[in-house]
Amino acid sequence: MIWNEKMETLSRAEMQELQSERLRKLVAYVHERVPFYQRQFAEAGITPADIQDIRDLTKLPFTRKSDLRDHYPFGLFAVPREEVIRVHASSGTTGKPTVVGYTRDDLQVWAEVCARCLALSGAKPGDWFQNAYGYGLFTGGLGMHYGAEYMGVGVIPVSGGNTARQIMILQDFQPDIMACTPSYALTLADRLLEAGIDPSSLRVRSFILGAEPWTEEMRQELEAKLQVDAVNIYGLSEIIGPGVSNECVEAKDGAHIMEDHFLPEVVDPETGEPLPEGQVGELVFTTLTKQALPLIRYRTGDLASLTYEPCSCGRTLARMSRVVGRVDDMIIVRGVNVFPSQVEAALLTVEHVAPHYAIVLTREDHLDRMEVQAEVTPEFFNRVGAEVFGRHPFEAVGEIQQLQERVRYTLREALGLNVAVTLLPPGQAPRSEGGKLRRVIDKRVLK
Ligand code: DLL
Repeated sequence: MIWNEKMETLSRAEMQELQSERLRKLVAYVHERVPFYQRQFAEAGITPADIQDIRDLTKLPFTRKSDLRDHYPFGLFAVPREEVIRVHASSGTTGKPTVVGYTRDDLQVWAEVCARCLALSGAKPGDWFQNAYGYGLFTGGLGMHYGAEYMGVGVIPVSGGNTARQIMILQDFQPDIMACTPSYALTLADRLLEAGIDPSSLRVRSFILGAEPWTEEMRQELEAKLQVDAVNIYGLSEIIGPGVSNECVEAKDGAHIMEDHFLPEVVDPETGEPLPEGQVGELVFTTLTKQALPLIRYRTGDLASLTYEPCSCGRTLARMSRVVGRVDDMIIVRGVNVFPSQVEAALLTVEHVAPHYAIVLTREDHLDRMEVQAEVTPEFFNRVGAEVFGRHPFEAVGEIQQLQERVRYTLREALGLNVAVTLLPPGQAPRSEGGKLRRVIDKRVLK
């Protein structure tokens, strides 16, 4: 079902008209209420009158994560404290978190866009939803929770982690839809299969996966293991949380952006120049309707492309590709740009390699060294002999060396780079314990 038939099927001209009208209001709103934007506009030499429609968007300055950090915690809020009825925060890798706030109307918009995401993922009123995104300051849990309730879906607010309990609930409560990070879905799938539970004994039919990057190859792996549809949901706290975009279960061909609320652009990460449809660059969003924390041309740091082709599901909303990497987590190894998603996609094409891996970067004699540590599948491990990894019986060593060589070759072809490969026994690579998983371990010291 399409949750908001009207908004999700507007013609391009109607959408642009709506966006232009909302953009005009937004620019006047932030100019009146947020000193930071008053200064930014003055520096750019523009006034709200210069912004008449979305074609004027590029006249506006960008907003960056550092601007939020510089005004920590509430300096970019556009409403008085009393009107903020919820805050969330995303934990940065270093230092203080990014704090975001919501008015009552913002929470209504958030519930609306999350309801659309659930519908995109195949949910309908009357279904039950096991929500394994973390509840708390992270936006995943509560964002999806209110979207589901708004839709009339029964929520099981289990939050992240505690795999045994997740499985018990999947079996005993029989939800129709589940949401978690893709890395955690893999943890769950492996545990289910280890426990000998037949996924077809479960009612769950769709997994809504996001909050971290994942690949098409991972989708295939998860859909086969769990016998479900696995769909991609994207969002970020600064823009609203989950609910910025979501793939449709029908086509699974790019995530539909709720562009009546979040106006997307893709720009060259170096120059900031807008890039044409289909080209990968940095995603930028302007919040068209947010009250507490409106953001103009917010640089997400996520790399993806856009398409405006209507989808076979009937929606006309613009779609974004998967996030292929982040501006700041692109790994540069000996001058070659590598994204972890390329490593994942390549690894998953090799038979006997499990979708659990880590990338370790070190520097030796001023040279970068990249090591990919990949687990072998339990079947391979059991067949080749559990003690092989320690004791090296002759024949099995041959097979392991062959596999290692195959992985090395596949990665070289995919990345254009020689990397060291270490095969690990099952269970040795990092696992998601319920939330986002960090797979890149960068031990290089600068200089
Ligand atoms: O992760 C919001 C969210 C919750 C999205 C639940 C989806 C589901 P943050 O913690 O602020 O918010 O992290 C946002 O996570 O800029 C991306 O780099 C990454 N990210 C989120 N979804 C995806 C995805 C939530 N589907 C940051 N694919 C974003 C790739 C994603 N990366």
